[in-house]
Amino acid sequence: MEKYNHKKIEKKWQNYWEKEKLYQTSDNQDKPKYYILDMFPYPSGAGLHVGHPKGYIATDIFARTKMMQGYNVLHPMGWDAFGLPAENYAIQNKTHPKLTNEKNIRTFKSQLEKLGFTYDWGREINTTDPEYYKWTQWVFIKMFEKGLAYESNEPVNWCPSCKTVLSNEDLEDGKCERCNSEVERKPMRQWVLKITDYADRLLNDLEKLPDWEESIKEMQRNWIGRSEGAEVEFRIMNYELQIKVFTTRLDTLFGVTFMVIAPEHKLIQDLKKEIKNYNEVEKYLNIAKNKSDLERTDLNKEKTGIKLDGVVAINPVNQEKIPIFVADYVIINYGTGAIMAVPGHDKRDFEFAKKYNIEIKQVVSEVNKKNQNNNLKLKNNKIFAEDGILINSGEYNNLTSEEAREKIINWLEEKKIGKKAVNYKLKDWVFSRQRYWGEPIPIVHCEECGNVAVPYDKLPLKLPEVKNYKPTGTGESPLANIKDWVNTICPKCGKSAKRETNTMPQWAGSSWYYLRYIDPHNEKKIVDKNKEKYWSSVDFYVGGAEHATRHLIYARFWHKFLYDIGVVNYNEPFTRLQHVGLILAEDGRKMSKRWNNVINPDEIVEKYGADAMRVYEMFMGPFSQPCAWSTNGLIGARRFLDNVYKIKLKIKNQELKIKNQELENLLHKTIKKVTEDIENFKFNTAISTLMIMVNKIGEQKIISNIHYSLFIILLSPFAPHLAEELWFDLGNKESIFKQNWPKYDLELTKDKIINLVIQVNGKLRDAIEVVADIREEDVKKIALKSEKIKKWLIGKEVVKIIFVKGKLLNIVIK
Ligand code: ANZ
Ligand code: ZN
Repeated sequence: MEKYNHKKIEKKWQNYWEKEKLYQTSDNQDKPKYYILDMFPYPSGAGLHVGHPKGYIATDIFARTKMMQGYNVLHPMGWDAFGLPAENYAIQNKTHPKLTNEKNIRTFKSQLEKLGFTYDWGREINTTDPEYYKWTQWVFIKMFEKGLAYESNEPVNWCPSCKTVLSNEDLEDGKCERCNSEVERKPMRQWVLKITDYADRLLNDLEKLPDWEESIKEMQRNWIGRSEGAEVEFRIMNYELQIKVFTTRLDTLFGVTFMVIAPEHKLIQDLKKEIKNYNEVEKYLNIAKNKSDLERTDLNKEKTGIKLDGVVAINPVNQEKIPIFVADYVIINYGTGAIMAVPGHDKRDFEFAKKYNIEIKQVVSEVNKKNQNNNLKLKNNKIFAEDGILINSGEYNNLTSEEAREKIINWLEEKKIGKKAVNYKLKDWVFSRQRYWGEPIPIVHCEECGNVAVPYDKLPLKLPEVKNYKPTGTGESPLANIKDWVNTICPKCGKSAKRETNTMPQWAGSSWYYLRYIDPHNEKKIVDKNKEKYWSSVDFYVGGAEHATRHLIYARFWHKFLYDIGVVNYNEPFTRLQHVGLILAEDGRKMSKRWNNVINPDEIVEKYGADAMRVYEMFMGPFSQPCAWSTNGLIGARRFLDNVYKIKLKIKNQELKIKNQELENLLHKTIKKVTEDIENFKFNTAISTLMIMVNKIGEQKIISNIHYSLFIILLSPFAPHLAEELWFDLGNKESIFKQNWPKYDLELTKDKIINLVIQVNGKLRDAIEVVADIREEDVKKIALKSEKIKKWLIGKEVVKIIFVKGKLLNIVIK
C-alpha cells in the first residue's frame, strides 16, 4: 500500500474545495446561522509564525463541525492593515505603505491557505481599502453629529520617539507600547470620542454575556473602574475660591488634616500671587510634568510634594484650617484633580503625612475595638483602611461608615457644598494620531462655520499621496505638508477652509469590521439591516487575550452607538468569547526574532503536512493555556495520522455485516465525546479520544465500512485533507464536509454492567458486578482480593488463569 503522502493530498483537496466553492457562505436565511470569527491579523512583514494560526485552527474545526451540523456558517477573514509598522517601514525604505501591505497580505494569505481553512475569501476585507474606510469615516461623522466626537486641548500622552499621541490604552507601564519610550504629557489639540457616555452600559451589559470568560469581563470592569462617592467643596480662607475634591470616604471627613492638588491643577495658577513660595512650587511642577500617571500613582514609590505657603483651606464640617499641598500622587484627570487627605485611613496620605510631619487623626474605629488599640496600630504603620464605626466625628460618632456617609452627604447637599458623584477610570478615547497611515478624519475647519463634517456623498475622503511619510514632530501629521490637500472649501459656506490633517488610530477599523463581513460589497450602506439581523451577533469570537480591554471595549462601544442610531439590531456584538493560549518556542520563551526561536508554519506544512500541524497544535494542551512547541509532539501527531491511513487496509464492505458490538459502543462514546469537546473547545481531549479509537480499530482484523466512515467524519474537522482523501477513497462522490455530523445512541455510550463469574478450578465461588468490557488484569485484581476466593487459594499454587471476556474468570490451582 502506498504511504500517507501529505504533499500529494493537501494541495489536491484545497483546489477541489475552491473549485466546488465549498466555503462560499450563502445569504439564504432558511438554515440556522452560525457566525464564527477570528480576530483579524495585522499583516506584518515577518509573516505568520506557528503560534498565530492556533486560534484559526480552532475556529476552523468549529466551523467545519457546524457546517456538518446543518448550520449556515460565516467564517470570514480580513486584514487590519493601518498602523505604525507599515508606516515606519515606508519611512525607512521610501515605499508606499500600501505596497508593503499588499506584499505582506499576499504572504499571510498564502500561509493561511496552506493550512486548509474554510474562509470565504469572497468576503475578505481590508481596513485600508477606501471602500472600507469610507464607512469608518461614516461612523465618525455620525458620532460627530451626535456630539460624541469632539476636539479637546487636554494634556495627552505623547511618545517622543513615535512622534504621536497615544491613548491610555496604548501605554504599558507608562511607556509606549510599541517602542518602550517614556511617554510625556503634553497639551495638544486632539479629536476625542466620548466613550465615557457609554461607561455605565459597557459595564452593566457585561452581565448579559454569560458566555464570555469571567477573567475578561473582570478586566473590563477594572478598566471601566466605576467608583461611587461624593464631591465636596473646601473653601480657601480669605479668597472667593474653593477646592473641589472627589472622595469615596466621606465618612472620614473629620479626619482630613491636609489637602492635595495635582500639579496641573488650575488653582495653582489662580493663586500664584498668594503662594509665597511660588518659585519653589514651580520647580516641583516642572519635574512632575514628565512623569507618567502610572509612575505617579505607583503605591511603592516614595511620595513627594510641596506645601503652598500662604494659603489654607477650611474643613466645612468643623471649620478647621487645613494646609494645602501640591503633590504628584494626585493626578489631574481623575475625579476633580484634588483630594482631601486622610492619613489616618489612607495609605498614600499616611506615608505623605509621616514624611512631612502632618497630623494623623483617627476617625473610624474597627467594630468592637477600643480607640487605644487603633492608635497603637497607627504606630505600627498599619492604618485602618476599612469601613467601621465613627469616632472623633462630632454628631456622627457611633454611626457606621455607611450611615455616616449618607448623613454627611445630606447635610452637604443642604448646604450646597457637596453632592453624590460617580467617577470612572475609563477616559474619553483620544482618537487622533499625527501620522500618515490611517483613515483621514473627515472634518473641515472653517473660520466661519467652525468644524464641518465632510458630506456623506464625498466619502471616502481618500489619503493623498505624500513624498515624505516622516511625521513633522511638531504634532502635525505629514498630511499637513500637502498644501493642495489641506486647502479646501467649506462644505457649508463655500469659503476657503482647511482639512483636518490628523488620522484615526489603528483601533478605528477594527471597531466594526465584523459587521462588514456580513455585507462586504454594499455600496449604499455600512451593512444591510436585514442581513445583519440574520447574521448578528457574532456567535463565537476567538482571539488573543491582549485584546481583553482595548479592542473589545472599543468594539462594544461602537456597536452600542450603531445600535442607538438604528444601524444594528442587537446591542452587544459578540455572544461568546474565548481567548487563545500562547504557543511558546521550544525553549519556553515567547517566539521572537530577537531570540531567534521563531518557527515558520510553511516549513512544518512542507515537512509534516498541514493536517499534522493542525492536529498537533490542538493536541498540545488545554486550548487557553500557554504551551511550548515540541517537535516530538508534532511527530507524534503525524504518527497518529499515519496510523489512520494504515487502517484503510482493514475495511471490508458493509455487506459482510460485521457485527462488532464492542467497536460500535466505543464509536458511539467517541462521537459523544468528540462532539461535546469541540463545542467546549477541548480539542486536546477530543483528539486523544480519536487516538484511542484508532488504536482499537488497529487491533481488529477487519472493520465495517460504516464504522470506518463514521470515524473519518469525526476526524475530518481536525485533519480535513486526509479525511477528504480517505472519504473519496471509499467511493464517495461528494465532499465529506457535506455529510451530516454523526449522532450517537445514548444507550450505546453507557457502560454495560454485567455479572462476571469467578471460578476456582471450574467451580463457581464468587460473582462480581463490573462493566462489560472490563480487562483481564482488572478482574484478576478484584478476584484475588475477594474473601470468598482467597480462602480457596490458601496453600495452593495458581497454575493458570482463564479469562472469558464479559463472562468468567477461572483460576486453576494445584
Ligand atoms: C478621602 C479618603 C479617605 C479617600 C480614605 C480614600 C480613603 P477610587 O476608589 O479609585 O475611586 N482620589 C480622588 N481623586 C484622586 C486623584 N485625582 N488622584 C489620586 N487620588 C485621588 O479612589 C477614590 C479615592 O482616591 C478618593 O477617596 C481619594 O481619596 C482618592 F480613608 O478621599 B479618598
Ligand atoms: Zn464655512
